[in-house]
Amino acid sequence: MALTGVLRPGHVQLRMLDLEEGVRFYRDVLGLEETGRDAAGRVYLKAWDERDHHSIVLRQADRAGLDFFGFKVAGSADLDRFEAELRDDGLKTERIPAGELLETGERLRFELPSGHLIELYAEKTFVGSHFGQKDPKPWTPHQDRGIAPMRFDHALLYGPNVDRVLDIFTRILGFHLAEYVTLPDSDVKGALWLCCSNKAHDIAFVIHPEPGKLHHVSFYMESIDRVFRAADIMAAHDIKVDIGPTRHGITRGGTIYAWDPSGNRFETFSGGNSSYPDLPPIAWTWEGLGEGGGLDVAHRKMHETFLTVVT
Ligand code: M3P
Ligand code: FE
Repeated sequence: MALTGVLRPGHVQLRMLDLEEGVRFYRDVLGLEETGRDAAGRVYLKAWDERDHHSIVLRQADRAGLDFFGFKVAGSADLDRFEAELRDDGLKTERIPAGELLETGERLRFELPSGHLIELYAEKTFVGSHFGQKDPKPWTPHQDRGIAPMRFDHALLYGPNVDRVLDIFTRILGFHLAEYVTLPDSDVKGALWLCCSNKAHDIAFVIHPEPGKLHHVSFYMESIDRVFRAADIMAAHDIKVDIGPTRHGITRGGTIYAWDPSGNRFETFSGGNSSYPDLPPIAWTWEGLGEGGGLDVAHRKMHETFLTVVT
């Protein structure tokens, strides 16, 4: 098996200012399927091509943002190994018992120097998709309900100590750096696109003074046509759009950035390049990010909201 250790982004828990309004958005407008509710009132959802029990967890809170980001690992031995290596590096780790998150095994949690809580887990109940696992159907109506992304794909997080974050992800967790942006007139990497797979990226970071911030949670669309269809559905539901539809130069993905009812930014994203651990990362300058179209190929400019609006 080529993919070992950290396999993929598995879940995020998002804070909603009005939980039921959030559920109506993520279920009925975005088109995720509700797969459970727990005793704490949290609501669990998955996208149509996901087969584990959930990828998005929503909870009621008095401020928006991200509680934690979870990655699935190949086996429980990986949890022991990563726990030892993270502790050797001076990071505090915590074990959260199986079942605390619905249909999910034990989680190993630690806080990044950027202020974000990352979790690793090896088990989550396989619930399958509506296609079936044997002779799958070519189509089910679930693919067309709402915006209907295939999966939760990645998140972009804002916080300090991005250099330490790069070191932890690459040296300990086995990620590779796919692309990065250097700060103005400097060699310092201020933004990182990191992969545990050969997708365009699995998690990204931008340097920011306030710790633990969320820029966006991204959902993968089957095609750029479906991103345009998403724009129509956003307009029909009066969803506030930040940028797009356009293409990012960084990752080459088609994109819309928009806001959920609590003000958390989400992305509908399609295509994008592939990355491999043996390839040198693609380097962008600060000018490349803005005028070079790294952020927005169509408009080739920095958008003020990109640097200032986070939850
Ligand atoms: C993504 C993506 C920027 C590129 C962002 C890329 C901010 O969000 O999903 O590919 O320049
Ligand atoms: Fe993104």
